[in-house]
Amino acid sequence: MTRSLVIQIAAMTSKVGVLFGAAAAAAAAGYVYMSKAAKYPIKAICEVAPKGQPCHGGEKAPGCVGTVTFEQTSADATKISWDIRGCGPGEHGFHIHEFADFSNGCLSAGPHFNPFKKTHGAPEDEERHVGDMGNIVGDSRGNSSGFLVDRLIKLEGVNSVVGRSVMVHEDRDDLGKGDHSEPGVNGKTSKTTGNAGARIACGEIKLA
Ligand SMILES: [Cu+2]
Ligand SMILES: [Zn+2]
Repeated sequence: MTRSLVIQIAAMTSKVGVLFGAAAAAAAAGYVYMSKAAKYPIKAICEVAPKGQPCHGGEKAPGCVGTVTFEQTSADATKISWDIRGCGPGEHGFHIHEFADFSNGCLSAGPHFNPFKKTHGAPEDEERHVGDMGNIVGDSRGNSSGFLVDRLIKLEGVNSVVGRSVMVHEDRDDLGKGDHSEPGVNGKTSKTTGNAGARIACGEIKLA
C-alpha cells in the first residue's frame, strides 16, 4: 500500500513535470515567435517647445517649436525625423538629454544622455554620448526638417530614450572637436556639451 502510493505520487509528479515542461517550451517558442514578428517597429514622438511646455499641458510659447518622431526598425537602427520651426537660421545642436524634467524649463533636463560614460562627439563617432544627434540646420526662415538613422538610440531596453528629452540648442554643436579649455564653464566644454549654447526648445520622448 505504502509502496504503491509512493509509486503513484512519483508517476503523477513525473506527468506534471512533463506537462509543465511542454507548456514552458510552447510558451517560450510562442514568445520568441511573437517577439520576432511583432516587436518592430517601435514608435515614439516628442513635441519640442521653449521650456518644454506642451509636455506639461501648458501654453505653447512663441519661438522654436516642432515635432520629432522616432521609429526603431531593428535591434540597432532607429530613424529620427524632425520638423522644427522658428529656431533661427544655421546650425543648432540637437541632442537627447537625460531627463524630461522641465520644472526649470529646458535647464532641468540634465546633461546629454550618456549611459556608457563616454565623452561628447558626433553621431558617427565611436566616442560619443548616446544622445548626440549632431546638428539640425535652419533655413533662411529658421525652419528645419530631415531625418537620420542612428545605431545607439533605442526605444527599448535599459538604455531606452523613452521618458527622456529632445533638446534644440541656440548654437552649433562643435561635435567634441572645439574649445574644451574651461571644462565646467558653459561655452568652453566641447567634450561635454559641444559648446552648443542655450537650450531653446525641449520636450519629452513618449511612446506613440
Ligand atoms: Cu543638448
Ligand atoms: Zn553629447
